[in-house]
Amino acid sequence: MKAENINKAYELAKERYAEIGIDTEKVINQLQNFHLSLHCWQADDVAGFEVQAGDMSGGIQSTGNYPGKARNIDELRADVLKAKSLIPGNHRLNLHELYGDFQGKVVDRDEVTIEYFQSWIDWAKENNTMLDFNSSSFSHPKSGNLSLSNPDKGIRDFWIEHTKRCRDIANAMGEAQGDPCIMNLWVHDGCKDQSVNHAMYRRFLKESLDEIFAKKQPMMKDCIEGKVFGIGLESFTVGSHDFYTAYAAQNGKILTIDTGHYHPTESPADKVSAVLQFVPELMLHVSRPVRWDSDHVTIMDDPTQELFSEIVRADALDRVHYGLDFFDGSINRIGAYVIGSRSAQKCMLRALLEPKEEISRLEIAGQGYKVLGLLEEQKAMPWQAVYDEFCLRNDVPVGQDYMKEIDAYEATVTSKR
Ligand code: RNT
Ligand code: ZN
Repeated sequence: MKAENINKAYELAKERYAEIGIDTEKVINQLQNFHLSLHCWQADDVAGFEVQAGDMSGGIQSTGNYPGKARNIDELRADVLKAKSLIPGNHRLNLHELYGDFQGKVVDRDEVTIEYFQSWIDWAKENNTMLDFNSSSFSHPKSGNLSLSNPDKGIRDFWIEHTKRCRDIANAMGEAQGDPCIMNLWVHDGCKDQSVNHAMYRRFLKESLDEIFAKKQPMMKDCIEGKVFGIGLESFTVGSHDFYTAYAAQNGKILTIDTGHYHPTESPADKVSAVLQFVPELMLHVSRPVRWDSDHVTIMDDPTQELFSEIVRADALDRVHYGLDFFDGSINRIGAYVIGSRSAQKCMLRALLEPKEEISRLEIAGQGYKVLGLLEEQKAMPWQAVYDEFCLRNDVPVGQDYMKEIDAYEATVTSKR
């Protein structure tokens, strides 16, 4: 695409937006400061680098067998850098514990230390990237159906130890990067079928969390993530949304909203202004559920747009961490990162370009039809010209031009694996 045409289109768009009171230069600046946290697990279908790695478990699944997934830490780092080079702006990397640099050693989950993440810290520094972190309760012989809520104290203690160590690692990452590392805690705990011990499991989970969070960790922030169900754990989820929302509100923790974790007609976007009255911050896991929590690649669909619009309308841009969480193994995985990230950014851009003061004024004045009309008009405003300009200024391919780069990388790198 010709830079000259992109500039021309942008100048026209800038004027058009100025007419409705929107300063596109200010918005481009805001978008520049909007950092996604790219999830490392899209590169290898959530496999990780444990020497002793077994099958995937914990009620999640990556489907598809597209060739070329990252098989080791070097390949994953190269893939992430390739993806980052095609996404405008600067983005964080979200690591799971099972992606440590274990150097051929069997390191069990209750033995992990910062030593296995030092090379990640160095890599992040070299590549001007901040790190976020996750404890990993799945894909392990002790995962079973219950981890932090297991009635067996030995198993519970194993996962408590794991999670405490993960918080130490996250804190060390935060110190090294001079910016808090955001650590998400999600456990798969649940029951496949009828159970009469719901209260007991939840009491154990609460007690485990209390023990895990007892230590103050100034350079990391804790997030807790609930869900509705997992595969093979369809009847009951210990860490349900009610459980974690209440826990986060009572203990000042960050609540994670994974857009794939709600009932099909439930709106994750509507949670933003509700829970932010009670919890300090939110973490997002932006994903796309298709019929179930299928973790399809994020696109510019209505739920994603509403989610970002609600954040901007709630004036909560700085109270949200923007993680991605999809794992599609059926298409080129770099393509998945690039499409998902750019789509999330476009939703945020459109949210920022909305003339919200004017629409709010009309709503309060009872001008309902104008509210509806202006919201409809926004859909066809030239936001794309602003996004193209943003890509150009960030020196990344504009529009579909990123595909050439992904194809070339596939031809020379991923297809050779
Ligand atoms: C699972 C949760 C969780 C995981 C990652 C790998 O349902 O969404 O966030 O996807 O931690
Ligand atoms: Zn998630």
